[in-house]
Parts: sequence; structure tokens; C-alpha cells
Amino acid sequence: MTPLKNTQGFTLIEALIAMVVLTTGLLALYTMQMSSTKGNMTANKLTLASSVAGNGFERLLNLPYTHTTMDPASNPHDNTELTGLQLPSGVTSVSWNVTEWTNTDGLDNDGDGTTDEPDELNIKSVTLNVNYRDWLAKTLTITFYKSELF
Ligand SMILES: [Ca+2]
Ligand SMILES: [Ca+2]
Repeated sequence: MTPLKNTQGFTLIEALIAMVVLTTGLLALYTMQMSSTKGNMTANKLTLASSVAGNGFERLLNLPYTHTTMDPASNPHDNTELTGLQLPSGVTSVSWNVTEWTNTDGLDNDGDGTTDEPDELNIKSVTLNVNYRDWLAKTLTITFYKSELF
């Protein structure tokens, strides 16, 4: 068995360099961990907001075309009008605006004798906003259309 050539151990400088290298690595790991945690929370809140937006969208689509929650004259509407709509932690409010789709093609599209009246197409455009928080206050917006025929 050959004896070790250097039996004097590490110098103070070598130990310090090793500590600097180790500390740099640990700091990089910490930064990565924090970034990952933050991204995870952001994704979680966005998923919750999307779920609430989907619920609100389904509820509004299933109500009658002339329901008060779909009245353009009462804009902006909010979640207190949808009984039982659950807002999970982090989701602060839901609001939506309804607009009658108009056209100005000079034709009486619905055959009621009036040309280009505000509700001639029997379609409403709804812009639904879900306000939520992750690290910052954010808003998820979806737009959908509701037809009087369906
Ligand atoms: Ca008309
Ligand atoms: Ca028209």
C-alpha cells in the first residue's frame, strides 16, 4: 500500500474556496426552488380563476336570453347575481358586461319591420372578468356569445 503524498490536509485558502463554491451552488438551488414555488402558486390561482370563469359562463349560458343577468342596461353585472356561485380563496370577484350585437347592413334581418334596431341579430356578447390574486391582483377575461335561439 502506497502512503499518501500529502498528509498536511487543506490550507485555509482551499477551505474558503470550497465554501464559496458550495455557497454559490446552494444559493442557485434556493433561487430555483423559490421560482418553482412561485410558478406553482401562479398556476394554481390561474386554474381556480379559469374554473370560476367556466362556472360563470355555463350559468349565464343556461339562463333565459332576457334574464336580468343578461340585461345590457344593468352593466356591469357581478357575482352576487348568480346565487351559489362559489368563489374559492384568492378569487375576489366576478363581473360581466353584456352588449347587444348590432349591425348596420340596412336590412331588416329579423323581419320585425324595423331596420338595424339594437337587438336585431338576437345575439348578445358577454365579456366576463374574474378578478383574483396570486402575488399581484390579476384579471382573467373570457368573451362569449349568447343567441336567443339556443
Ligand atoms: Ca329588424
Ligand atoms: Ca340589419
